[in-house]
Amino acid sequence: MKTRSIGSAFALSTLIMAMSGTVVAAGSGHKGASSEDVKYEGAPSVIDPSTTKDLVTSQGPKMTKTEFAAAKEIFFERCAGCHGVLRKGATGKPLTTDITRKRGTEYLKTFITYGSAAGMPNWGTSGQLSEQQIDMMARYLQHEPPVPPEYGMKEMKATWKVIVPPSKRPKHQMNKLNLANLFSVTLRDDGKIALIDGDTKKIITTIKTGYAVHISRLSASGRYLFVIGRDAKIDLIDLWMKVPKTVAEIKVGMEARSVETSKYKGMEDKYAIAGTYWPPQFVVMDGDTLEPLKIVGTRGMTVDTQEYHPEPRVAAIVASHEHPEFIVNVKETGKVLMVDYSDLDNMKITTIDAARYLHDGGWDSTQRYFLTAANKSNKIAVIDSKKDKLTALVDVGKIPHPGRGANFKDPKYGPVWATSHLGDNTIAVIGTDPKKHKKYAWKVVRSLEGQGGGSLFIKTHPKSHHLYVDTPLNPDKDMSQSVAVYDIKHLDKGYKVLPIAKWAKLGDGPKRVVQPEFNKAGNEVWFSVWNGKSQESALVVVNDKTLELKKVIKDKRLITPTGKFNVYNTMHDIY
Ligand code: DHE
Repeated sequence: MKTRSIGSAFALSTLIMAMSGTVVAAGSGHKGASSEDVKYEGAPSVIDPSTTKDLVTSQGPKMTKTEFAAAKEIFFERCAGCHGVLRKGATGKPLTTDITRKRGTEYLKTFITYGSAAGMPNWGTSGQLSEQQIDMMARYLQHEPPVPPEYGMKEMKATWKVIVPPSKRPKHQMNKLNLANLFSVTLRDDGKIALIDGDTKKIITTIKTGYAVHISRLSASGRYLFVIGRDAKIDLIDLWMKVPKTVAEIKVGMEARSVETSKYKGMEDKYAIAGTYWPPQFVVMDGDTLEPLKIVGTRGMTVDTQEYHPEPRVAAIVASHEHPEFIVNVKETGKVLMVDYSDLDNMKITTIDAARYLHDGGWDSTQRYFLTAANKSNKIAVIDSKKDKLTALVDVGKIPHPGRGANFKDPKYGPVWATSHLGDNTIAVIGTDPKKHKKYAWKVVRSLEGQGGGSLFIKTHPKSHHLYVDTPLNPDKDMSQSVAVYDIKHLDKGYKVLPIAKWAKLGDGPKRVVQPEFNKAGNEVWFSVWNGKSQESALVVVNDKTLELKKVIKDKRLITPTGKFNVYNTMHDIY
């Protein structure tokens, strides 16, 4: 299958209008749009356009097959991230033919050219698309959306490889690495991860993984590392081998973001699960070999308007500690699925109504409540994993984006969990202790002022009294290249700014500072300085006690580092 260039998330944006938005005057860009959000969500789809079933002969305006193919390529590259592959709408408005044909070619061309106040970029006036391309896109949108192929058991099995069978794997750890303090670092645009020794800060090895690799997760035992690429390829890496390496792999779909492993007592390491963006489904696999066992589709009705959505993508997945269940966020329907893996042939799934569009989230400190962002509803949904029920929908700021969030003890309000936001500069601090601090539970007890919008990740550690908040997507480079840090004991005193990118002493480039991650001991915190693919990037390690620079890790292999996953903290859900 053809591999497509993905570019960097922040350089890419979306196509096509917000149908209900107002047309912005020529040359005025797209004022009022949440540019951070468009930059983030508008990354290209990695689905290969040549695999779709095309309906060029449908009732849309005249266009040649060559034009249709070119328009499809542009749509997958620039529009599908926000509007969905089937154009049913996600971050962007729906663009189904019942709507687009009513609007007509001239109207669509105006939207594409000038953008809208609701967030649609001005593809014409910004010079990103030519007049001819815009005319082609306006006609393309009036044809039925090309449908990528389905991907079932047969396709998964065809890509599944057990490179080292469990019987041939080591019986004990064959290397001398301090595995608990190892970091798996996403090398986003290189399709690799780097394993870095947290003690010596040396790169142990880099491992080729999926295309535009996204996240790493650990098995409950900490022995196996699961890495998923945007192309839905999973690598199962055995950390016990002399030099850790991939022992099994599979491609579970055409586009994906999430992978997790079973953590319920007695079921540790038994299963893995991956959710896909396309097709909209998840698959439960054998934890040792990645053999696909059970595929479940997520297409269905939306939580609010209760209409059919053909493409509800699977976002974050976490493993319950209360029951043998995976908790699966279904983005476009706004539903959380509690997937019971104790009997795969008679699988029970409890569906919890939350809100649209579910994205990322993490546990409270007791690991009973899962707090997850419904980003377009500006809410955090709180799921009680013991009772399998929605506990609360908490109103927060604009487009919450917690990563997995941050748990700490607020001096006034007791145990809390916090999220920052893509769309504003606030940090919502939510009470999480319904037993001893009942009146604060599931309420925003503080809203901290941060550096700015465009935040993606927030982090602390049980041993730390600092709360770190990144702002990598803020348009102001002083903010995107630094991090704000709060003293948890004196939250009302505001924040200090750590000039992380400056400390890294790199050459030109965006140098976005992204995703704080602690070491096992909780006394140092690591940041990625994420530069362009051909530019130098780095990891910066900060002493958590003194907030001073401890180490800059530079190496020509560190190409576009983004997420970092400390083995111990990830396997124990410490954040
Ligand atoms: Fe992510 C987590 C989806 C862009 C870095 N990202 C997640 C999760 C989802 C997701 C669903 C939660 C997985 C889980 O917990 O099971 N991310 C998406 C997108 O759809 C989006 C918006 C656009 C895209 O095209 O992928 C997107 N993500 C990005 C980036 O541009 C980031 C900043 C850089 C990169 O590497 O691509 C990025 N996403 C991350 C990281 C995590 C993540 C580092 C894990 C955070 C954690 O602490 O667990």
